[in-house]
Amino acid sequence: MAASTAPHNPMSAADFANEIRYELKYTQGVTPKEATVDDVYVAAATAVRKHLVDSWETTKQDMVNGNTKAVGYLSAEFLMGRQLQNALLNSGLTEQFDEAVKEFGFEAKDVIDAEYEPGLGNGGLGRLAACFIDSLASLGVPAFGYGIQYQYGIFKQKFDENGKQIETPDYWLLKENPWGHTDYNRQVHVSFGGEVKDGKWAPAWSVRAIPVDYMVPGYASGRVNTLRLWTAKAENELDLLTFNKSEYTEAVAEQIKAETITKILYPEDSTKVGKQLRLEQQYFFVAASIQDAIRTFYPGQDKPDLTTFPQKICFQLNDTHPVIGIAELMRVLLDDYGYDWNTAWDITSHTFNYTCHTLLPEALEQWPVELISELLPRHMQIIEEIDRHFVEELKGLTTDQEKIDRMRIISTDDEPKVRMAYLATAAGQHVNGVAELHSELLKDVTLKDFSDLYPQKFTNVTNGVTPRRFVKIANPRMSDLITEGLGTDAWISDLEMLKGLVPLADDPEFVKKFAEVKKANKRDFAAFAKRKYGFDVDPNTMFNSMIKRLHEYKRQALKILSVISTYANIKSGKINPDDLVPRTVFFGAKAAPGYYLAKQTIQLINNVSRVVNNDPAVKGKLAVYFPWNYNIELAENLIPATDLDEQISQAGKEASGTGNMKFALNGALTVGTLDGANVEIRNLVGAENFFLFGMDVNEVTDLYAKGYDTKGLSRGYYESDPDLKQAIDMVADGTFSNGDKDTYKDLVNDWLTKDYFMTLADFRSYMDIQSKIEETYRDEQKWARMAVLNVANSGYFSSDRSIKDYLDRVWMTGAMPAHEA
Ligand code: GPU
Repeated sequence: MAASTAPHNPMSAADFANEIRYELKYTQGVTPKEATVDDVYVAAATAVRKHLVDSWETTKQDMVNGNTKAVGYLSAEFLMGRQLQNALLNSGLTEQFDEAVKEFGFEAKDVIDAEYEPGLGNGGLGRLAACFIDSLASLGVPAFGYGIQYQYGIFKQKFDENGKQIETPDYWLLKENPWGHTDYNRQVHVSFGGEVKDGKWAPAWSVRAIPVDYMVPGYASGRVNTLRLWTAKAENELDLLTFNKSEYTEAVAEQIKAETITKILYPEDSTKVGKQLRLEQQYFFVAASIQDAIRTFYPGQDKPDLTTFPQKICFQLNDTHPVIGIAELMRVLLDDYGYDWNTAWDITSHTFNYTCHTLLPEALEQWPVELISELLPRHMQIIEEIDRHFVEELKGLTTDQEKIDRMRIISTDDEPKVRMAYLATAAGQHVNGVAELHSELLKDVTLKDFSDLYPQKFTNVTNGVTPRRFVKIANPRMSDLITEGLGTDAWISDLEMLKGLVPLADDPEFVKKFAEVKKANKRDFAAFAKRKYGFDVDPNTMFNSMIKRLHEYKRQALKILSVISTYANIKSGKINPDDLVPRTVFFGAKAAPGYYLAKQTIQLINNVSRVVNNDPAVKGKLAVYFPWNYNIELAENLIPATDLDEQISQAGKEASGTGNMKFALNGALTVGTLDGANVEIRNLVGAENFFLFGMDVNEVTDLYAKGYDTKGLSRGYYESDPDLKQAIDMVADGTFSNGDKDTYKDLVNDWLTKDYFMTLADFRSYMDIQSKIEETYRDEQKWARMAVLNVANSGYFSSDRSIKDYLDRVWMTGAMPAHEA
C-alpha cells in the first residue's frame, strides 16, 4: 500500500449515512423513502459542508487576528464547476459517501450528477480564478475570492436542426444551491449616479450588495477560505403607495433596476463590451468588496488607521474588469476617511496588482469618460486627478511628449476614454502576463511604453491548473497508477513529484498499464457520450479534441478544414481509408451570441459532423462529434479520454491557454503552435514529445508586414494548395448545407479575402504534421511512452506553483502559520 497524505475523516460510512438522513429530515423535511436523488444530493452536500465549518471558522479568525497579509482575488468570473466531489475529497469523505448513498438506493455517480453546474464565467479567465482559489486554500494562504453571483450564468448552448447555435438562459438557481450561504447580516450598500457637490459625491441611487459565501476548502491544508459573491437587491423592494394604486409594474421598478445589476453574466470572452450595465456590475462588486475588506480587517473601528491597509490585504485585479476599484479605494480614503491625496495614493498604489490576460488590443477595456462621469462622477474626477499626477510623473521620466500622450490614462482623442489597463498599470505595484511568451509580448508590444519606463513593475506568472479537480478527481484510474508508480500520493499537493515517473516511461509494464488506463477512460467517455448526447462513439479510435471558446484566433476553422480535406480525399480516392488511423474528432465550444463568424463556424462543424458521420465511405475511419454546451463537466470527462489535443491558435494571440496544461497532465499529446503556454509545455515535455507546426510570432509579424490581411494574400495559399482549395470549395458548394451555396459565404469570403488569423497560411504545415501524428500513433508503445513523459514533465503547470510565484513575485506574502492567533 502506498503511503497517503490525502485528507482522511475517521467517520464511518454508516455514520455519514446517518448525517444524510438527519439533513433529509431536519433540513429538507423528507423521509429516506421519499428522498429523490436531488434530495440526497442536497442532504449530502449540506452534511459535508458541516465538516468544513470548523476549519472555515479558524481560517477566518486567523486571517483577521494574524499577521499574514491576505489576498483579495477580484474577478468578475469564477467558473467553479460542480462542488460535491471536491468538497468530499478535501474533507476525506469520498469513500464514506460512495458507500452511504447506497443506503438510499442511489449510486454515487448519480448523486454527483444531480448537482447543477454553475456557469459564472466564460472560459479560461473564470476557470483560472477557480483554480487559483483552490490553490490559495491548499497552500494555506489567507485569501478571499470576490466576485458576482449572477442569477444567470453563461447561456446554455443547444444546436437547432440546421446546426446553428441556440442560446437559452441558464436558470441555475432554480435548483437548490446548498453551497452558497446568503449572509443578509453582512450586506453593504453601493451607490451610483448623482453629482459631486463641494468635492463630495451625492449619489442618485443605491443598492444593497448581499454576500453569498462559498467555502473554498484547501487540500490537506486544514484551511477553508471564502469565495464571496455579491448579489444586488433594491434598497426598497416595493413602493407600497404605488402598489396600492394598482400600478404593480411601477411599484417594483426599483427592485428590477437593482436586481438587473447581477442578473446576467456577459457572454463575451476576450472582447471588449462597452455597456453601461457592465460598468455597473464591475463597480458594484469591487465597491462592495472594498467595504467588506475594511470591515473585516478593522472590525468595529470607526476611524481605522488605513495606512496599514496594504499590510492587511492586497487586491489582485483579474484583468481589467475590477480596475474601477482603484478609483473607488481612492474615493473611500479621500472622502470617507479624510486622507490627503498622497497618503491615499500611497495606500492605493500599494494595494493593487494587475494581471493582463490578453494580447488582443481590442480586448483591453476602455470606458468613455462620458459614461463614467454619469454613473460615477466622483470617480471620474479622481481618475482625472490620477491622470494629471501621472503626466507630471512621466514628465520627470521622459521628454517624449508623444509617448506621454500615448500613455495617458484618459485618451486625448475627440471621444476621451479611460484606458483601464493603463490605469491598472500606473496604479499597481506589479503587472503580469500569464505565460512567458505573453509577458514578453506585453512588455514589447501591448504595454511597451510602460515597460520602458517602469520595467520593475513587469513580471510573468505562468498559469496553472488545480491537480485536485483535473487529475485526481477527473482521472481516478491514472491517479491510482501514478500513486502506485511513485509509491505515494503526495504528488497531489506537490505536482513536481510527477518527475519521478520519468524512469517509468522506459518500463514497458508501466507504459502498458498507462495505455490501458487511457483505453478504459475512452470506454467511459463513450458511455458518457451515449448517455448524455446519444452519440455512438467508437472507443477504438484515436480521440482528438479541441475544446475552448469559439474564436477566430483559436482557429477551429483550421481544424475543421483539415477534417474536410481528409474526408474529401477519401471520397475522391486520393487517400485509401485503410491507410488512416481511425479518428474521432471532438469539438466543444460556445460562441458569443453576437459573434457572427464564430457562429457560422459552429454551424459548419455541426454539418460536417452530420455529413461525415452518415457517410458509409468513411465509417469506422473518421467521425466528428460536437457535444453541445461545453462546460467543466464535459472537460472533466473528455480530457482524461483524449489522445491528441489541439492548441492551434495563431502564434502571438493566445495569452496562455490552460486546457493545454490539463491535457498534458492527463496524458494527451498536443498538436500546437508556438503560442501561449504551449511554448513552455513543449520545452518541459521535450520537443520530441510535442507535435509542433505553423508559423511562430516572428513569421506571423513578417507576413502581416507583407500585407497578408490587407492585400488578400490568403487567396494565393488557396490557389496553390489543391487540398486546401478542395476543402474550401466544398464548404462553398453546399456539401455541408444541403446544397445551399449561401450558408457559409461570409465565412468563405473572409478566408479568401482577409483571413486575419492566417488559417490558410498555416494549413499546409498543419496537414503535414498529421502524417507524423499518425505514424507515431500506430506505435502504441511509443505513443504511450510519450504520453507518460507529458504527464511526468508537466508538474510545473499546477496552479499551486502559479500561486507560489504570485506570492514571491507579486503579493509578497505566504501561508498562515498553523495557528497564528
Ligand atoms: N481570457 Br482578456 C479569457 O478567458 N477571457 C478574457 O476576457 C480574457 C482572456 C483567457 C485567455 O484567452 C487565455 O489565453 C488564458 O489562458 C486565460 O484567460 C487565463 O489567463
